[in-house]
Amino acid sequence: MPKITVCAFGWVPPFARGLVRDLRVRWALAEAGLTYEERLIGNEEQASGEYRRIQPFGQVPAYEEDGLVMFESGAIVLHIAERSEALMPSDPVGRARATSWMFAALNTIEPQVQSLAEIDLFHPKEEWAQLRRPSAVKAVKARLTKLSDWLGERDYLEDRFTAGDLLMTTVLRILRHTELVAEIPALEAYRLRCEARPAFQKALAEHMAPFAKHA
Ligand SMILES: N[C@@H](CCC(=O)N[C@@H](CS)C(=O)NCC(=O)O)C(=O)O
Repeated sequence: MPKITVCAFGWVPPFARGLVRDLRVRWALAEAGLTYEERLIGNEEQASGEYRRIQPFGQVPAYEEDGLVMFESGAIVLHIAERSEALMPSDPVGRARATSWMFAALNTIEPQVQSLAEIDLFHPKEEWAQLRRPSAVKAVKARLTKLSDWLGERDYLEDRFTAGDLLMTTVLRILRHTELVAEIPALEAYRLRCEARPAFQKALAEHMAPFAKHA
């Protein structure tokens, strides 16, 4: 077993709990059956030169595995998925399709979702945010509708669960302060299906545990 360490925040405000991106890594590790240690960082450590050498932007997650240092949640999940049949089919076509969905989650859906979340969670009262919000909502709805059209009657984005579903679910969760996912029943059912996985439940519990200690 490799020695794996995941860097996460020891404390975040309640609105961010359950959303911080170390959850993606913890979930991937749980699906892959890999154990890890957590390194909880605070503001001072986040700004330190030592941490910047691990995560150049001072963000979480960061990941260490037997001397390998990685950052960016998508890259870390891909790294884990490449060695786990539970996250990535072993055939080249299946792998390519799963990778496409990983990028779709992070590069096509998340930018719209994040843009709305920043308005709602960080700048709700500012005039520019109120002016911008309707078009941000419209952009999110357009993406979610197309995602739901693709899903149709499927349980997952492809013919089985992959790391693409893992990342997509964590992106959809960012909208939990709205009804935008719930308004599309197939998408809501998809999110709940993915979140019902025991590996997600384990990862979420491990992600939340430090916040209870440092409430
Ligand atoms: N693209 C990065 C984004 C990481 C990110 O935004 N991390 C947030 C927590 S979810 C963070 O560390 N924020 C504090 C900061 O940016 O200073 C990834 O997916 O790993």
